Parts: sequence; structure tokens; C-alpha cells
Amino acid sequence: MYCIIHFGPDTYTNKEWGYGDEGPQIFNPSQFSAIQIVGAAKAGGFKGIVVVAKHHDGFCLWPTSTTEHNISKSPYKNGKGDLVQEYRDACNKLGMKMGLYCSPWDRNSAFYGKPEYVTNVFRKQLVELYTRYGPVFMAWFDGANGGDGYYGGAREVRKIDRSVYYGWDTTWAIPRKLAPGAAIFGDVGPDVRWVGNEAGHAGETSWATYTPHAPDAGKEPGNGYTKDSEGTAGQRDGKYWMPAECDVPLRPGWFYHKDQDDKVKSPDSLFNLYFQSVGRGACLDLGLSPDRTGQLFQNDADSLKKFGEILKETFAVNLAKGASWKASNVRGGNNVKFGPQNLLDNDRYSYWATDDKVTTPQLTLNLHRNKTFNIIRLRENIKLGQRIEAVAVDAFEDGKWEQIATATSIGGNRLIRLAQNVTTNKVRLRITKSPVCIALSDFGLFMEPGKM
Ligand code: FUL
Repeated sequence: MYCIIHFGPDTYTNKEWGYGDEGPQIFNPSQFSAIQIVGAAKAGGFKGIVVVAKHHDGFCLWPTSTTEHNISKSPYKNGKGDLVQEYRDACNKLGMKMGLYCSPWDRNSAFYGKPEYVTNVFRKQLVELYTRYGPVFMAWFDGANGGDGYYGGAREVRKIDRSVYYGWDTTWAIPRKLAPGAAIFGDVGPDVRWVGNEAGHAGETSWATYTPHAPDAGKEPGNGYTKDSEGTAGQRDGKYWMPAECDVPLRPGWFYHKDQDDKVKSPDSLFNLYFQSVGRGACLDLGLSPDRTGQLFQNDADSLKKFGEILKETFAVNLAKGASWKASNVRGGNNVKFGPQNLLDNDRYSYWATDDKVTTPQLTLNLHRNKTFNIIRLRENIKLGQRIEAVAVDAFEDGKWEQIATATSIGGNRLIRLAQNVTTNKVRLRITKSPVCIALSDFGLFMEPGKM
């Protein structure tokens, strides 16, 4: 989970997509505080932030040599400001990771649409950003590109060929070289894919494997030029390992708008989204929008804080810990290396495995006394792939087994939130479909606070 922060001229013009003709003088936050923003993300349980260093309007929040349209021409700190550096310092101070978003589309640049924009502006911006502000954990490339804009005064519509214009292989090579630890995000990956909606949910069945397809036959897919909706579930036989990223703003818009102050998502609705994204093996990328002072509005900070508390409390105690177990099969009879006790430690890569030909094993856990839970967590040792296609979970109730849940495409993290609490002293996990032997790393039972 990380946050993605939209703050710039749009904050002052009340827009979502600036046209590119906004004067730099409008950018002058009175109390910008990266510490307040990054601190609020941290309180929400997020591990990092992605800074939108340039949005579609083209205004650069760092002093760049690639365009005049940047923070040094604004009154902020008398032209001596550098917001990206301020975020960097706050992340260092708070132990948070930092990623970068630099919009491929630039509605300010006179060169947009010509090859020079890519070679002399966009790529040079990436070089500046990825050289100066590392270490960077995420390199975000947005799919919105091409259309009308200011374009240095031309005020016209500029269409680009999204398959080829940005020369993605050459462009990606920049963060790859300068920030080798960064996962590169886009509609076409190459490392992680857009989930295909901005509502924050992956498919109920969601594969980490994915093949992006162009909407038109015979063309190469590119960012902003894929069959988006295929990103939601991915494909079981997808060519690439490209897990989904669920981006969704905390408010209705990505940028701050006063009239959305009472439309901040509640802690409960964030928790719901958590199940639909993280609980389906995807990342949750939550959009934050500082207001005109340069800080998060109180409602936003409050909601994040409460959400963080709910998460912490919910997953504090794994009720399956201490259970004794009986498995229908353990690989090579080697309980130490491959036994189900590996499901109950805190190591995401120790695992229960079965013999090669055993693909539908069962496991019974004796909890020794009645426990009440409403969340089941399953995690595969994802280094060995997403293997399990379907599972069922049973509880021993009134002297017999009752099926309480099923789930598909387990992957690195699968959370099942039950409609009702279950109280039992024995649970059974049945792997109902897997093409190969299993490598399951975690089994957890949890109880949401306040639902008892
Ligand atoms: C979209 C953009 O057009 C939005 O403005 C926002 O930046 C979002 C994260 O991605 O494609």
C-alpha cells in the first residue's frame, strides 16, 4: 500500500486536468508540509508515497532545466522551492519509501507531439528526477496522453500514436538504470499493471500474470492503448508476471476541491477497498490531495489515521496460531521443511508443500478451543508462483463440517471476509484446484474489531 499525491496548479484552479496555460504565479502554498502529508500516509499504514512531480498541465514541482514551466518561476520560497526534495526529506525522516510520477502527456510543452518532446523534454525530466531524488521504489507512467492543450500557445488538439510515440523501451531504460529497485508501472507494465479501473478493485479472481492487448488488431499495445478491462482479472495464461495496482483517490477527484471536503472516503470504506485490492493480491495506491495551504485537510488525515488503526487491530492476532494440524500430504514426508507449521510462522516464504502429484490436499487445524473469526487469510510462497486456483474452507459446527468459504486465484495474499462471524474449534482447508503441487505460506484467522 502506498499513497499517490496530486498537488499543483490544479489545486488552485479547481481542475482535474490543467490545460497547460496556468501561470506559475498561482502556485504559492502558504503552509506546505511534506511531513504532515507523508506522516498522515504513514499513520494510515501505507509504506510509501508516489509524488506526482508533473501532471498533465506540465508544471514541474522541481527546478528543471527542461522547461520554464516549473516551480522556480513561482512565488513559492521566492523561486527557490523544490517540492520533490521536500517529499524526499520527509520520507527519509519518517522511514517511508518514495516513488515518482512524471506525466508523459504535457499540455504546456510547445514540443508535445513531436519527437523532440520525448527526447529533449520528457526523457531529460526523467533523468533529472531519477538522478536527484532516489532511492525510488515506484516509477509511475500514466496512460492519459494526447488531446487538446495549450502547447506553447498553439491551443490545439495533438494526437499521438500511443503504440510508438514514447519509445517505451528506451524510456523505461532510464528508471531501470538510475533506479534499479523501482517497479515500473503502466497499462503495459512492464513490472506492474494498471488494474483497469480507478475504483480501487481487482477482480474477485485476479491473476498476477497478464498479456496486454491493443484495442485494435495488429497494433502494439502502449500506455493508454490497451483493452483496459482485461487488467482487472489478468489472465491465467498471461505471458508476463505483472501483478495489478489498484489506484483510487481518497476523495472523488485526484486533486483537492473544496466542495469534496465532506466526500472523503470513510475508514470503513477504505477497509472495504483493502479487501478488494490487497485482499486480492494487488497493491492499493491511494490518492491524496493536499489543499491550497499545502497540507491534507483534517477529514482526510482523520480518515487515514482511523483506517490505519483498524488495520493494525484486525491483523494483530492470528487466531490460528498454536493450532495442531493434520495434512493429507506433506512433500517427501519432510515435516520440518514442508510441513503445515510453516503456515503459522511469520515467514512469507516458508511453506507447506505436497508431493508433485498431489494437487488437491486437505489440512485440518485443531484450534484446541472455540475461536471466533470473520476473516481468513491465505498466502502462497509467491516466489514459487501463483499456483492455487481454488480453495474451500470448512468449519466444524454441531458435529459436522460446514463449508464457510471458497476463493479463487490465491497468490501472494488472499483475504476472505465472511458475511458472518464463525465460532469453531476446528477448521479445514481444501485445495480444490491447482495445476501443480502447492506451496502455501500462510493461513490466518482474524476477527475485525467491533464486529464481535
Ligand atoms: C489518470 C490521470 O488522468 C489522473 O489525473 C490521475 O493522475 C490518475 C492517477 O491517473 O490517468
